[in-house]
Amino acid sequence: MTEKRSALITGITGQDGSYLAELLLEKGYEVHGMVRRASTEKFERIEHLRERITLHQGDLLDQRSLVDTLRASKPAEIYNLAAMSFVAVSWIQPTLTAEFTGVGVTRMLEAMREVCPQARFYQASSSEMFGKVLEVPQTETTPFYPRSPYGVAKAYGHFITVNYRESYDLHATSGILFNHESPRRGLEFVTRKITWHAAAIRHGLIKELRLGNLEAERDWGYAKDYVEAMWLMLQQKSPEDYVIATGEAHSVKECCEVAFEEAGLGAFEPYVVIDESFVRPAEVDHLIGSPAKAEKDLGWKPQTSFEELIRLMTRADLELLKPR
Ligand code: NAP
Ligand code: F7E
Repeated sequence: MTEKRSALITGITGQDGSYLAELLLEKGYEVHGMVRRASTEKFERIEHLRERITLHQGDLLDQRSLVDTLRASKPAEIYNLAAMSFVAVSWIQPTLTAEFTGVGVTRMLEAMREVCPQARFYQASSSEMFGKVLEVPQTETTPFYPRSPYGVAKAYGHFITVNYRESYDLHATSGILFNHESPRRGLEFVTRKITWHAAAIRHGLIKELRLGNLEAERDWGYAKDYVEAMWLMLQQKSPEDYVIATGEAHSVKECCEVAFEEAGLGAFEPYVVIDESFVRPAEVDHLIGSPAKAEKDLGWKPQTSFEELIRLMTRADLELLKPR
């Protein structure tokens, strides 16, 4: 019998980690995940997979644990998804963000060099690196101008991945993913915050939704579509970097319109209160990516439109919060 291919996902308890674990299991991989110890386990997103995956205790701040996780999991593919991923908190914890989201990537790459240099490595880069954009739409060659400690840390993680690929001939790829959402998105991110609040208002549980900048525009896609692109990148013969996006931008305001309509509440304005505490010290006003290279080389295209995405998230939250 041939042995199963093994893959390690750091950040397996997160939104993307859970969808990627499902995808890799479907494809017949032996799936390993790295998790960090907490006094209360928060594994909701992977609860349904627990019997089919192997978890290892590790933390991006702890080199020993990364080396041991790689030794135990013997991965052919490593997906480095773990990070402090919430932009707003990166101003509150800027050096910790740099450690997790930036230097953590070097620790992973060093561990890989020591234990399994033949493995393939995926780094979760971000459209936040484009920040105050220098070109529209953003592509793999658009220069970076990050606008938050998170964006700066991701730019470091991106370049150290490119540098290790070039210095040590590693199969290391950086996926520059634009915002992607789902019913498993954390409640603090704006799309899920909006769909959850619309559903809660509809069910009479709360009365209002407090938001910051309604004019900000993002290129929002569906997380389930995007994890497929991560896998495709690691199946390429030579490692390269790819932008993954839909090629369309929509505002926070449009997101409110679709969600409140889907929740059966009509116009959102009577329910939304502008709260300055959600306005960021420096904003990224407009992001729109070009997925042309991904389509050409990977045959990847987004499958879910912005409107479908917000509607499916709203329906999921209506069901989640339904009085039982
Ligand atoms: P997420 O839901 O916030 O998940 C982040 C994961 O990282 C969680 O599993 C978390 O574990 C883990 N983690 C955080 N700090 C860690 C540490 N010190 N050691 C080990 N694990 C740690 O994020 P996501 O939306 O799935 O995003 C996945 C990756 O893609 C992140 O790197 C994010 O920055 C990047 N990204 C996301 C988007 C997007 O729109 N979603 C776009 C571009 C790039 P706990 O459960 O223990 O907290
Ligand atoms: O904000 C505005 C906010 O927090 C989107 C992460 O996955 O994608 C994500 O980062 C926009 C911003 O995502 C509220 O000012 C208004 O302009 O949902 P978000 P993000 O900052 O774009 C990138 C690609 C990543 O890599 C990150 O990991 O919405 N906004 N009012 C608000 N945002 C939040 N969170 N809450 C508000 O009340």
